[in-house]
Amino acid sequence: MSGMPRVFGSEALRSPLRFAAAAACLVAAAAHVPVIEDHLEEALYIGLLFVALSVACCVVALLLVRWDSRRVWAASAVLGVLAVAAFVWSRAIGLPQITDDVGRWTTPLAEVAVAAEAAMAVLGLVALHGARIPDQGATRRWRPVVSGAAVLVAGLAWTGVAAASTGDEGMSGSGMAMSGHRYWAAVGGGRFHGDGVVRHYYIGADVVAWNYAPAGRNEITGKPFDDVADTYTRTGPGRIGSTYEKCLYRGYTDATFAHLQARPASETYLGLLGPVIRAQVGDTVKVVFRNSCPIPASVHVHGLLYGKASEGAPYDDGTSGTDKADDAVPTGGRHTYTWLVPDRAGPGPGDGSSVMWMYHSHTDEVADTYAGLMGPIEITARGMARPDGSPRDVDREVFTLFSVMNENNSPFLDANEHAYEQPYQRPDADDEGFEESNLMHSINGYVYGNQPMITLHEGQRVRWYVMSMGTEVDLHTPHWHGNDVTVNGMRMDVVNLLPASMVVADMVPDNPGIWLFHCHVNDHLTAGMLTRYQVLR
Ligand SMILES: [Cu+2]
Repeated sequence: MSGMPRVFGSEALRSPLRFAAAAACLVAAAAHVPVIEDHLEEALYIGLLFVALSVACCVVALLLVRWDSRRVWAASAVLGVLAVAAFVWSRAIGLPQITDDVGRWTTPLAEVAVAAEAAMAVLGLVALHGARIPDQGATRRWRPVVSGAAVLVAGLAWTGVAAASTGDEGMSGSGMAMSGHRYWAAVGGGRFHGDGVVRHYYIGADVVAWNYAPAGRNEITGKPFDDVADTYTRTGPGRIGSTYEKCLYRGYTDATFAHLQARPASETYLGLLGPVIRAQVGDTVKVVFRNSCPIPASVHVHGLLYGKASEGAPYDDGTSGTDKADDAVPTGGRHTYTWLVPDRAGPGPGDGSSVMWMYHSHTDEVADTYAGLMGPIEITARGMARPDGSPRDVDREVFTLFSVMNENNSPFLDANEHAYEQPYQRPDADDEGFEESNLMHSINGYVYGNQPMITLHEGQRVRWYVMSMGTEVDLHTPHWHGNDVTVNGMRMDVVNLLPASMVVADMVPDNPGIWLFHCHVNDHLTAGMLTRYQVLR
């Protein structure tokens, strides 16, 4: 032993593990490099710490190979433990300036870095504790070198793959304008990386007798409907009133479609909207769809990644056979739609932790959506979702649809006339009043405040997902009384919607009470496009 090289007064261990440990150090260093630039911009001290950590890892790697003294092994182990501890702290508690990392346990580069750092710690402790392994002779000395090189190659390859699939690491919340490579990497996102779960939804299209005004009075004024409101809500000779047969998406508990999914009291405001579909980037969504309506129908999704067998829209797209089965599911038929959730379906450079999409029937798009076949989707950033797919940094989510439901263009118009007119009158082509009476200016299928109260709590982090569908008249300007929102980082209390718009608006209510939430288009608010929300203390 006396002949062994000494460094800093400590004897070399000659551990055969030193090459693997050095490789782990180099991989740990490499895994931090791709995000140094982002961190230098976002939180300077983190960027500098990353630089220091990478340099220290390289130095320790060299020392391990050359001298592998107890002190070098100890340095390697301590470095590994400190780095893992800092990671855990940043994800569990949060570090100053980058608290948006909290909960993001599974970002690809972090997985590589933590694995390498853990290896540094474990190998260091093993080497320090373990008995010295006797020199196995010249013929076997190459084995540790080869295994170390293998660790290095595998680790660097893993780092490369992780860096490539990390389009937006470190940018969320930085609020900085981007350009060049980083910008376009964020626009495209990584290829679909199925590291999430498969989420099954069982959605039926069912005929439902839908009442736009179940309270039977104007809940905004607290009084009976006046003459204007009667135009839309009152049944009579040649007038359908407020109840219409519709075809709606409804959630079921499983593929037997025997039990409707219960909607808790806090969610009854969703009204005629289909079940909220939630997923996280990296997930796969499978919608088992059963059509019980007398019209063929489909489920067409916005935003997610789908193939031709899951598009739900019939047109001449050069496909045939099973790729057409999704286009128009016949009465009594079923189809399973498979949608992937890549980066580009999740939050982009200017978004918060989740974004909104929608789904609707697209077999006969106009008639199907007026029949009511529409629903909301919410996609949460990778690593930010609760088990149900909702973002962990949001306390309450509200989904609203502003639409003038044109029952004149519903496939059920004739049926509705026969079922609800009192008495039925043969259609008169000149009766403009009839056409007007069937324009239901609704929020989630409710008019004149008949929607169940949307309840929030003071100080909650509330995310409103607001959408619209329809035609030229469907330019809506939802306006919140009492509290403000931010949309794309800008402060407002009115948002703009056009047909198929989807807007995410964040609110931290500070003003308790019952507040109006209504479309600010004059013609629409007199026709009933108003509701209320309540902020509880
Ligand atoms: Cu409007």
